[in-house]
Parts: sequence; structure tokens; C-alpha cells
Amino acid sequence: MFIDLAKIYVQAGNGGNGCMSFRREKYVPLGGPDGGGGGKGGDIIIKANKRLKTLLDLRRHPHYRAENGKHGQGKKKQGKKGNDKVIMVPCGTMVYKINASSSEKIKEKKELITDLVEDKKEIKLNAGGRGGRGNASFKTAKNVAPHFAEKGASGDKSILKLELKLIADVGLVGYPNAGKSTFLSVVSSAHPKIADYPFTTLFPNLGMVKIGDESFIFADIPGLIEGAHSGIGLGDSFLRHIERTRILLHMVDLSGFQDKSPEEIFKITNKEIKLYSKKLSRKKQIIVANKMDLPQAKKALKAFKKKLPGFKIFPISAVTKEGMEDLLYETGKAVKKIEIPKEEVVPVKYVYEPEFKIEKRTGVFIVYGKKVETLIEMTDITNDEAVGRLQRIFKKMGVEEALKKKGVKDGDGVKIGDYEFIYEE
Ligand SMILES: Nc1nc2c(ncn2[C@@H]2O[C@H](COP(=O)(O)OP(=O)(O)O)[C@@H](O)[C@H]2O)c(=O)[nH]1
Ligand SMILES: [Mg+2]
Repeated sequence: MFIDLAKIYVQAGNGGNGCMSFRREKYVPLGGPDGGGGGKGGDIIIKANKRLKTLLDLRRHPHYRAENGKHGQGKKKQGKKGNDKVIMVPCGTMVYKINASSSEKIKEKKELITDLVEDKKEIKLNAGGRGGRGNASFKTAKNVAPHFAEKGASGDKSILKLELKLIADVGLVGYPNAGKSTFLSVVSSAHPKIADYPFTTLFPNLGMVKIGDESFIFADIPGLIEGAHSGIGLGDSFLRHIERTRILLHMVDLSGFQDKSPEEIFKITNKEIKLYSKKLSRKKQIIVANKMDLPQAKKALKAFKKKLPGFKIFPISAVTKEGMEDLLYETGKAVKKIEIPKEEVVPVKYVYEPEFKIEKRTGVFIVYGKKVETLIEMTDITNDEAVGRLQRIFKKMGVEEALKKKGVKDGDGVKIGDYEFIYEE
């Protein structure tokens, strides 16, 4: 099954906890601290693979987790790093991060992170959490026997939207029944389904076409009809698969479609393309009048040309192959002149974020910020020594100073990450 959209939930591995331990050896009465650090959590990596053709698997299995780091151990033994999770996607997959909002009313904001076009290209998306340090790391001249260790930080979590956009040089567009699939089956070794009724093509087909010494990829997509932009017929979402093509072959059945003339159909198709995307509508088109073998075709071609003055039209028959050589020659020439359009990956803007922010709510002060939240997360709150160290760090960062400025008083609540404290001078 061809699936071109999927939403997946990924979580990088958590860091392992640091270890709290002291050396115990015979004949060594007072062993020093020897707790090792935890290993880093595994990363989430997304990688393009040219053998994959659909996002079906990812739609069926939408949850991915990288391995957690192992905890540190005594004798300064470092915990093992968690294994990365590599998620394979077809070439041409665009990866968006969704800024999930807890409120359903706020529309999901998505941000293009990367466009994985080339085979084997990969991107590290979510970093695993840092491993906590063991108590051996906290030994100082002042504190030769620290009785605490850090916990591991949790791995980044996110929701990704994957969108597959096929990669082809030439896109075939037109009304259903125009002969697009027949054309592809004649010029390439692809075997799309062909039949004398609309919507035989239900998903895009790619075919390699040799023109002169070079090969180009043609994409055949389901036909568009009037109202496709509002979901009529098979809708217009398949147009995404010709957005990256260099040019379009716009194929028209000279015998028209039901009660519509070829030029009416030609105009409707272009209107639907424009309603889908202005950018797509600016792509160069080669107009192809198909089914020249039919008895009325010559007369119809004359009328079609008259209605579209100034357009160059290539008459062909996909069945008898008449006119095919000229058309392919022209297509080859045009394709070479035009580059494959690049999707614009907007580089993630660096926004200055203060180390923390404080917000005052009734009776409680909330301290936000990645740094303070990670520090809290990595601290064993039940351990006085660890909490003491954290307080010193917060003081150095200016958290206490800032709280005082905001008017914190003895007995007020202070919330950081998942923890709430009572403030004491
Ligand atoms: N007479 C004639 N029939 C054709 C020609 N090309 C396609 N057809 C027929 O038109 C019908 C629709 O063809 P198909 O390729 O499925 O059209 P698509 O919907 O545009 O992909 C089929 O019955 C084909 O056999 C042609 O050049 N001449
Ligand atoms: Mg077709």
C-alpha cells in the first residue's frame, strides 16, 4: 500500500544514573568515593533508504524509543551508552517537528527539520539524555567523601510528521482517462493499471524513461477533475508528488471527457493545479494531445489549437506511438534546462533564551528553563548533600536573586520542573 503521510512519536533514551559508592578493600580502612557515571541515552536518528517506497510501516508502528544509558557502578565503572534508534524512511521524506500543544484549539505548528532526498542521508533528531555523574566526580578538597550522585537526564521527546514527496524529473498531469498511464507503460518499463474508466490509477507510479543517452524518471499520478481541491474525485493531495519535478507533461484526451471539450478540461486541470499551489502552476508544461489514432482526432486537434493560440501542442497516440519521438526529444531538452527544485529547509532560528524565567502565580513562583529543569531532574531530591549542591548552583546562576526581586517571601512555594519547594531565607 502506498502511504505518503505518517505521524510518529519518538523518544531518545534517558541517561543512566550516576552511582554512589565507596571503595572497600581489605587493609584500606577509609576508601574514597568510587561511583562511576551513567551512560548517555541513545539518540533518535532518521535515515533515508532507497529500497523503501512507502511510509506504511511507520504509520502502523508510530512509537519509537532509543535505549536508555546503563547506570554507573562502583569501582568507577562507567555505564554503557544506550543504543541509538535508527528509523528508516524512503528517499524524499520530509520531516517536520510538530510543536504539540496541550490545547486542541491551538493549531499544530509544524517546522520542517530536514528533507531526506539522497539515499543513506541521515539526521540526528533527538539527543539522548546525559548520564548522571557518580559521586567520584564530586570529590573536592572540601568534600572528600560526597554522599550523592546525579541522576540521568531524560531523553528528548517529540512528535514528527513525515511527508513523502516522490522524486521525479517529469510529472504527468491531466484528467482521468487522458492516457497518462498508457503513456508511461509505453515509454518505460513501469506497468501501471490502465482501463477505460476514470480513477484506475489510485497511487503514483514512477517509470524510468530513456531519452537519447540519458534516463529520466516520470511520475504518473491519479487524474484531477473539477473540484479536486475540495476533495472531489481522488482529491488533489497526490499533486505533492509532482512538486519536485522539473517539468510537467500535461496530457489531454482529444475526444474530451464526458460532455467537456479538450480545452475546457485543459483549463480545469490548470485551475486545480493553481488552487493547490501557485508554485506548482508556474512549472513549465509541455502540452500533449493524445489519442490521435481516433477517427475524429485531426478535426479535434485543429479546434484545440485554435482555442489555445500561442501554446505549442504535441499531438501523439500512446497506442500507435505516433508523435512520440518528437515529444520525448522536446521533453529531454526541457528537462536538462531546468533544475530539480529544492525544498526550502528553513534553518532553525537561534532564539536567545535566558537561562531561566520566573513567573508569579498566586502563592507560587514558577521557574522555567531547560537548564534549571534538567538540573532538578538530575538531582536526587531526597539527598540533602545533593540538594545543597543544587542550591549553590542556583545561587550562582542568580535564581535566588531573581526570586527575591520578584518578591518571594518565607513560606512561598517555588516550583521548578516537577518539584515544588517551600522557600526559606
Ligand atoms: N485510442 C486510444 N486510446 C488510448 C490512447 N491512450 C490511452 N488510451 C485508452 O484510454 C483509456 C484510459 O487510459 P489510461 O492510461 O488509464 O488513462 P489515465 O487515466 O490518464 O491514466 C484506456 O482505455 C486506454 O487504452 C491512445 O493513444 N489512443
Ligand atoms: Mg492512470
